[in-house]
Amino acid sequence: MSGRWPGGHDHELAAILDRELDRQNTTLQLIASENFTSPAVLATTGSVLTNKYSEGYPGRRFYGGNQFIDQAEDLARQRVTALFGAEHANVQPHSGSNANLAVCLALLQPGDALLGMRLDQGGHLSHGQAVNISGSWYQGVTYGVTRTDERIDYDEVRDLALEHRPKLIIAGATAYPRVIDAAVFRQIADEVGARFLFDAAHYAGLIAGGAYPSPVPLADVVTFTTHKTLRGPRGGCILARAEHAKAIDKAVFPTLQGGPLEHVVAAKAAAFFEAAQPEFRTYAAQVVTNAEALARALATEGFRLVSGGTENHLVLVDLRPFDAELTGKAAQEALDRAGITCNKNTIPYDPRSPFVTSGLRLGTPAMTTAGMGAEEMVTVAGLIARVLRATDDEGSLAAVRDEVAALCSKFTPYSGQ
Ligand code: DSN
Repeated sequence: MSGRWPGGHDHELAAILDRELDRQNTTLQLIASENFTSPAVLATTGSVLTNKYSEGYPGRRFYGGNQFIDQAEDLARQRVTALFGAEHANVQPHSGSNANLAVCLALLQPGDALLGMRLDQGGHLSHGQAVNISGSWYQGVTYGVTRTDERIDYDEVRDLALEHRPKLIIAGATAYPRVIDAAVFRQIADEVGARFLFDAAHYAGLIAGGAYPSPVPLADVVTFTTHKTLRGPRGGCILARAEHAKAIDKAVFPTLQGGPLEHVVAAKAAAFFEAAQPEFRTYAAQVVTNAEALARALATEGFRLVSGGTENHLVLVDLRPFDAELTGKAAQEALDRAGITCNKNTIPYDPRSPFVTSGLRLGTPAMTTAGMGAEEMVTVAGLIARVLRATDDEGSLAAVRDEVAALCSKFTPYSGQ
């Protein structure tokens, strides 16, 4: 028997991959946290670097044979620190949640208070929610947005900080259409002697491309995922001031993770290279322009936008004024049947559960990568409105699906594959 890999073609799995490729090529991807990575990122993620164990850091590994892995990880670290003007980077976190947990492990003791944004008002599980380790090992205290303008209630942030004296204050969100004022968070953190973490998962690509203010000069630590607006492989990253470098690295390995995914680390290096190119600035600006165009067109179709619009890559739609009976869940499912992929989302002070919701989150990073512009966003808003005016009309959904396919045929991310 040969020692090499079994012969024969795995038709079953190949067919699944083909179907997913076709889905991405022929339907609209409006999930705000998704994107289409480049061929270079895809190829690096699928490279022989997946074969290597490399616990430790460049120059300090626990296994032999890491001379080239070290070069790849060093390249990723150099590129990302240059891209964001950071003092230190750790490129090994497997995900954004791991990156955030590593920061907690580095800067907090179990039981310490941390202050983050409420999940149901746009925050994230790893920002102190009770169901997450960030809110069970630590004392999670959460702030929200105002009922009036649906922007972060900075007075509440300050009041809660003064009351609970958190050791860590977290800014960052998954469903907040406005720019977060990192300077105010820095000031509040200084007032109460807290460290300041900015979770830039949603904004990293916009920051790299100059379309969103950088929190790096203001925060002690900045975490992000590499696969959202930054358009890299699925994974996480931590930027830190030099004073936190040792604690952060120790928290990632050996405290939280074992062997790093060096094929992904190398693919992060590829993405950081791409994000440093002038074209990426054009891309980041277009993502925001497209979100603004989508917001305007949706408002014209009768949808209410949380906070009245957007300043970044996403819009949050309150469905209730459009149709009081229509839930986010039903809307997501109907849109899915029409070839429009997005996610239901709670809106601030949502009377419905997170499994049902009254909102939809729509983002432009992926379709901007596919080449769509403001004109197509008007078309997309019209298609969404048609679906949501007749969610039970399968004929109408099929007609929209055909129009979506026709539109996507002009903006195919992976046409050659
Ligand atoms: N799942 C991510 C998002 O969709 O925003 C957050 O982790």
